[in-house]
Amino acid sequence: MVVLLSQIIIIVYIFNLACVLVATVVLSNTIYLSGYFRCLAIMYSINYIIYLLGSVGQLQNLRYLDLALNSQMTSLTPQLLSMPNLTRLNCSGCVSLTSPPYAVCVGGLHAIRQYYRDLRSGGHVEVSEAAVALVGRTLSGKTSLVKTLVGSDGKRKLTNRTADAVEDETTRVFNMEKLVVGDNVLQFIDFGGNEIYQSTYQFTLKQNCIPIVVVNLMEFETLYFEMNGNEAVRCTYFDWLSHLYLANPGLRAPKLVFTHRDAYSADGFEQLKRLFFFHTKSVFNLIQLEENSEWNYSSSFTRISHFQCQEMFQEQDIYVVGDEYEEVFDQLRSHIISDSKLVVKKVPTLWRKVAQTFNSFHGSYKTFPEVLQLVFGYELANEDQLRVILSYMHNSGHLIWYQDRESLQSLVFYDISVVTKLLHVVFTHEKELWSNRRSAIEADSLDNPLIENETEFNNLAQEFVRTGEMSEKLFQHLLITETSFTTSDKIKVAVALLQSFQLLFKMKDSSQKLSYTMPYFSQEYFTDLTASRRQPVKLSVDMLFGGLTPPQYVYHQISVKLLNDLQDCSEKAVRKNGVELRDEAYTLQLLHDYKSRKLSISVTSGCRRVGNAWKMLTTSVHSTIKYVNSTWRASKITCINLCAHCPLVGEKRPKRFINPSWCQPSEYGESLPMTSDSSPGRCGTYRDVPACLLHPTFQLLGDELQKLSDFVKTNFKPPDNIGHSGAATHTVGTDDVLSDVSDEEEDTSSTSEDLTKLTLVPTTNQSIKSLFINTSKEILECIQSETRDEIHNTYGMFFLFLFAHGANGMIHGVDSQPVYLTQIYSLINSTNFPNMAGKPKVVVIQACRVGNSVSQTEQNIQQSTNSSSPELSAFRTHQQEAETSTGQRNFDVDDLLILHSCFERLA
Ligand SMILES: Nc1nc2c(ncn2[C@@H]2O[C@H](COP(=O)(O)OP(=O)(O)O)[C@@H](O)[C@H]2O)c(=O)[nH]1
Ligand SMILES: [Mg+2]
Repeated sequence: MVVLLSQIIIIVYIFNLACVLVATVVLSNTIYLSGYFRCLAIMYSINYIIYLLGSVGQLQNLRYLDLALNSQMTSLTPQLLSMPNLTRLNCSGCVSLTSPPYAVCVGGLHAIRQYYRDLRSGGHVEVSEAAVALVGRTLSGKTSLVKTLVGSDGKRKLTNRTADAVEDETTRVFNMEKLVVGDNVLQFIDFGGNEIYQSTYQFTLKQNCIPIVVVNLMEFETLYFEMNGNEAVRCTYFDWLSHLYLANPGLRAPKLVFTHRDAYSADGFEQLKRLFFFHTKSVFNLIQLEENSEWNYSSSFTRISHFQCQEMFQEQDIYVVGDEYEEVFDQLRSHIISDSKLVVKKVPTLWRKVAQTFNSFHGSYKTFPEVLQLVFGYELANEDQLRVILSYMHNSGHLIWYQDRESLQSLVFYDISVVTKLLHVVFTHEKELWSNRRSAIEADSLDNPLIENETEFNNLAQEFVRTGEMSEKLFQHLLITETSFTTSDKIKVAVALLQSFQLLFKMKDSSQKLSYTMPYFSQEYFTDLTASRRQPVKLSVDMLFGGLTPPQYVYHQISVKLLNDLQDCSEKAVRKNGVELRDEAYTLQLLHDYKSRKLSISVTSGCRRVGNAWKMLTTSVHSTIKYVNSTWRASKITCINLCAHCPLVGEKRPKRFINPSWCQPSEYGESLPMTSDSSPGRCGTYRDVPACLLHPTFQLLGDELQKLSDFVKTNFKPPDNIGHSGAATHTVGTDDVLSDVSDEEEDTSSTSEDLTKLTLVPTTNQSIKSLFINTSKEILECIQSETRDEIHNTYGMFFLFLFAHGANGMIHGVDSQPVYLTQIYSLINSTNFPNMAGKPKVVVIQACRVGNSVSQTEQNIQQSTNSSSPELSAFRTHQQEAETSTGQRNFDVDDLLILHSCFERLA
């Protein structure tokens, strides 16, 4: 095995025992491994392995080889065929693999071995089938750009999207356009900009692609005045890029195309461009900060490579086009072509032949035996070989074949448009379309075998548009009249397909009628979330998303997933902002809020069922994290578990456990740490709290249950039906709601009892930590490690003194690197410093505030309302919580006093 570059840590497990050897190897060493190892994990954290040499094949006893997340590795070795004991090979996240292509490796060792066997017996071809993904707002000029690029006549093509256009050229779902370059095919995926189609992008996100963002500066200008600059660039393209980069964190830098150059004077255009890049930089820096935040599970969630760069866009990746054909189109085309050649995949000749056979098929899907029959002439060794090839084609986005889904495994969809058409039928809210459908009923009743008259159709359609629930009758009617899914069997296929994308949930209403729910379309929101008197215990976890914002429909997919996971429950309600599942013994709520990038799951139950409630909560949290982690690998989730005891006793500010170990996704998939937690939570404010309120406890022993019941009997104040509304509410004590005195007044009216609680303990010299001799990174780490010290539970106040060189809004470490004050403040807000939540904190800063002052960017970050680091976003969430729900005051900032020296005039 050849290892390039500095340190690599190899952890070797012998006989599956714990790690016994940690070797540090320096610079360009070749490591020879003798043959005793059974299990070898090459850690991803330092991913410099470029290729595996044959010597690994000499490890005859090796059973498990873990190469996960070595994202620079480009090839494996055919020697894998000659390792008799190897049964597992993990290549997940090794996205640069081209030999075998990553899409093969996803299929595991079995597929990889098949690949090498087929290479050996029939040779290979080299292909570079790149996809170009065009994203951007609707009407930005994507379709016109693609048509111009694939056209060979050197003419500018423009769609006609004016109101009086004869043909409606709006892109529905997405279009695929092909450009043949020699033996290779460049595929342009032109996404429909309308938000409603976003949930369909997941088909195409399987492979690495060349991302192109299309921006119409006129739109940016409008948004700039409607909202603010940062929000405008987010809407214009950052939020679109999430689709691509969260799913494929290894993607290269995006290209940027400005359209509508002709609509501006040269000066006007330049001015707008400058504004655009100014805000781009501001948001980019912010996301970088969030991306690199240590608060996230660095080991489980991947970082986005591009966000480690200096700039969002490289100079050479920016193109400007207008309404006429110019040289710039030729340049763009040739750059795309040369980029596509960067990834050349080695594919067995036989596989290529099978893939090409699909081009001659008619229709849109075939059964597996039919496909087998059609490729019969290629002398495949067995069915299994075809399975490997099909799953490679599925993983690389050439067809859709769900081999693990029972209802779909017998079908191979090779024309993806059949699926996008299906989506368009169901996923539409366009008034005109519905009225056309209605008039079709009137005109020809023979075409409408299920729905008999216009009134019936109208009622069903209105119900869907309002509630997101589509009755089975309407669903079948649409399929029969508008798609090629016409027989009852095919309807099952259509439903299974939509279910597999977590777009739709099948359920029976109270009268046992079947309907399909698409939470996306529900117009209603949960408003009243008052906890029940019979279910006093409320367990909850908040999840905050940092980094690039996950697309809105991801939240809906999580809702559908939860519904599917918890099928048994008797009552279900679906709304636009979440779902509620109710049973005799418990109520589970999932609520999400796209704007504040937050998702909350809570379960309420009676004392007896606490074990079950924990099971539901842990299962739901794990399944959510697992789903996000596998599909949106670069999403950053911070989990906050709220103390279930605090609200019971009317405590206004529940203790928060940040990323408790039981919330963390397991790195190795299945087994999740639940009971074996070594550090159970501790409610900082109260003693003698039953453990089952603080930490997952699945079974209560007799006396534990008794203790909990007694505790609840003496302490529980049932909430009145007042006040709790909105998406992100947590039960707080009734006092909060009913009190005539505002929190502010309550806080200042200290009683003599409060005063006697204050004790002063002198600080010794040794216990003062000095930060100023540290580098900027160390300063932050030092403050962070201090905030994690449980000792602060026992203190009532926190002082932080900062004496350093600095500039406006920042101080400097010894390495002259800036530490932004906002970074420091966010480290000590209530979310990140829960032990001091709600207690006074004083920051004294003595530093210069002159010179190369904090950039405009930084100020924008501070001013921006809708973009922030995870810490800031946590802070903002609480602020919104406070505003929208109970009138509870936000203690994240209110408990912070900042004293700043002012040397501005001296300099
Ligand atoms: N003047 C001008 N119009 C453009 C340009 N690019 C696109 N358009 C027009 O903008 C509208 C939207 O274009 P289209 O390509 O359909 O946008 P899409 O929604 O992003 O696919 C159409 O009316 C186009 O003719 C351009 O560079 N200059
Ligand atoms: Mg379009």
